[in-house]
Amino acid sequence: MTDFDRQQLHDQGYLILRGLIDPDFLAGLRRRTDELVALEGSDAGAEFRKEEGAIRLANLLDKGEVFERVVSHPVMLEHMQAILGEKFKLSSLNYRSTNPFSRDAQPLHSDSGAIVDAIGYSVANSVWLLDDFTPENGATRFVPGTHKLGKLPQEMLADPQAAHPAEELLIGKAGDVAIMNAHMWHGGTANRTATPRRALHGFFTRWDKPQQQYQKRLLRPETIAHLSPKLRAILAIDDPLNDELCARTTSMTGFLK
Ligand SMILES: O=C(O)CCC(=O)C(=O)O
Repeated sequence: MTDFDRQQLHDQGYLILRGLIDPDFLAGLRRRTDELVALEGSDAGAEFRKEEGAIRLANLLDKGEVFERVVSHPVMLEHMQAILGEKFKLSSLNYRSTNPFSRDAQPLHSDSGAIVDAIGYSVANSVWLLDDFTPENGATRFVPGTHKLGKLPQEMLADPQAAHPAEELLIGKAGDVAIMNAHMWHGGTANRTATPRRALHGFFTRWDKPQQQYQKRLLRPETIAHLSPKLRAILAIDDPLNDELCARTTSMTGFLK
């Protein structure tokens, strides 16, 4: 990671890693997520959250080995560490595709409604572009610098869904990965095209916060059995503090209450 990238993340709250996903890896991610969307049908995303105008998939680590490569990607992890510090873990790996001709933008938000605290930043996200993101097809919008405000958009804005004068669009090619400080205000935009806009969200959190999706409870024993030591650490499988935090905050099915 260059000093320039560190500065950009610090000042703006995001940066884009061009072409991080190689063509075979991209094809594998598209293939498996398309299969899952077809398999899960109208239940897709239901175990965590469904959303009007978008198709979501949750708990992806339990739904295909190809996703292990996403959450253990060393370059992506280096950038997560630059935001979260030495000790952090996966919070969730989800998929979100904005539907063709979806009318509404998502309200601007900070992930998990988190604000920077005395220790520092506690949430960071990586957006894995499975399609080109264009100004027309529902590219994510960011408001640079807002990760430092210590305020949520719903506290500051009359209408968090409205266009923000300082917002920027994440324009990129399939295969790019955007890294963002997830305290920075952001959200999906409307897709005005006839094709879906697909992405994965590899969401990470600091050591002292609960996971959005309690991996140890959600993963089948056979999935846990084949994880490498590195993946066990990333998913906090052997972390008693994470067990304690998630026991308080997640439901019996392992998703944040
Ligand atoms: O998919 C996107 O463009 C952004 C989604 C997002 O921020 C969310 O669902 O929290």
